[in-house]
Amino acid sequence: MSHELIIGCIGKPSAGKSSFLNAATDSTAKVGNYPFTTIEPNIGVAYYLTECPCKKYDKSSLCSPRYGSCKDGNRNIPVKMLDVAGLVPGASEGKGLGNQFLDDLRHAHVLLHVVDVSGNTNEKGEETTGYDPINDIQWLKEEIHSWIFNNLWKRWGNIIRKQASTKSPADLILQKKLSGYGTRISVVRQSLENIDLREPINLSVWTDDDVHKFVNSFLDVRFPTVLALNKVDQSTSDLNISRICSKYPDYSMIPTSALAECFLRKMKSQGFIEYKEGDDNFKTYDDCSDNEKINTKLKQSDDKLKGRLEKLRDLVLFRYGSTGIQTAIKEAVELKKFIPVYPVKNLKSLSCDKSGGSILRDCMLVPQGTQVREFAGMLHPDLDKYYLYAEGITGQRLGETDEITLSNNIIKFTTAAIEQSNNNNSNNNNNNDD
Ligand SMILES: Nc1nc2c(ncn2[C@@H]2O[C@H](COP(=O)(O)OP(=O)(O)OP(=O)(O)O)[C@@H](O)[C@H]2O)c(=O)[nH]1
Ligand SMILES: [Mg+2]
Repeated sequence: MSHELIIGCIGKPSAGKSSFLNAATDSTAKVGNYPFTTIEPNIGVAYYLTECPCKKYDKSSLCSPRYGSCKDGNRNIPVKMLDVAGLVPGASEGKGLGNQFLDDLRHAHVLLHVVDVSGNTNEKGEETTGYDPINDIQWLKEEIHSWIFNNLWKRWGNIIRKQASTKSPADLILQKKLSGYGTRISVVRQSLENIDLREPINLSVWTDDDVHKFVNSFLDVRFPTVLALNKVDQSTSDLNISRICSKYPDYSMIPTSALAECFLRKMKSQGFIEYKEGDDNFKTYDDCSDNEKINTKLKQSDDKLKGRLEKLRDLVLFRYGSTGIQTAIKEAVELKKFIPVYPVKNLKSLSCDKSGGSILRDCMLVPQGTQVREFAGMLHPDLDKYYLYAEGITGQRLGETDEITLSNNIIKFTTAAIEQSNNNNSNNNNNNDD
């Protein structure tokens, strides 16, 4: 499985998945008000905004990310985003475009279900009025469930025989069968634990009900899902959002308007507004003071554009605090509990190269539970091969099996090769001293 975090956008046709991708990334995926505009998956790079340690260690002016950006300690860490074809009820059995594209999601770490909460499209993505988006939340979950359940159930006989002949623990057997979804053993163990199952587990006595229970639990652990309640710019959305919130108080959900974000980005690039992604407002020429107007590069908008911008400000930004796109990405990364880790070569300067430059250049998002040595291997196979020890920010040694947390996420590795070259240098220096 790839080490970069992948967010998979799912939802019915015309919910706004491709618009969301375009709003969150620099991608220009095709958008259309007809179902199945997207057939092949689109990929883009979105950014997870978090506080960079450069702020705490007073290095903001020197911070130089290799990927993404950092401004005044606000770091944008790249995450991959995948937009697939729309799902319709029955997709796991081949309806709509079938379940081929469900397979595109196998490597996603977290799912973003884009829900059209305006009620203006039915379950197939066709125009209508008064449709209840709660339906979509329910059937889509069931489709993803069926996709995994069917894959497991059709091989259940085989699974039982395997356990009987190898006497392997159930978690190992299940992990192998679910490995196509990039499943680690810890995920299977967690899924079993969450439904109070502990080894030894005899899979031969499981009924289809037991397998359903396990799949439910597995889905929660393997594919945590954020709901992007999209199209909040529509007047019919408000009421539906309240209903969804009261029906699913424990779900993770963010109101969004992909259309508004795309529009604001476009207006910004055309010079009509000043706007920063995630902000709760923008500035037009008319918002400038008389003094600012003399120097501003902002273009003046005509009445039609003024009206559109005002409406968007009222319906989306003032009401919801932002277009929700950046918040939804942040929510997705944090729901999956990924942790940013900064490998450095020098713990004082936080430099990432031998010359003392490239301050906090590298950053990687790793899953919760990642251990120190395991992280070394993710960075480079040689780091693992020649591994000697690792140190945290205060120079304290970190154990190989210590889990990386937000308080030990700046790490320096020393390998046999580095130790050797340090020794050579100090020998040379000693010789010179003689
Ligand atoms: N009002 C409003 N319309 C939106 C929003 N997001 C997307 N749309 C519109 O919804 C329609 C479908 O958008 P797409 O992004 O193509 O939807 P999709 O989910 O990718 O659809 P498929 O590729 O067919 O599965 C387009 O007309 C978009 O302009 C939004 O936030 N508000
Ligand atoms: Mg699309």
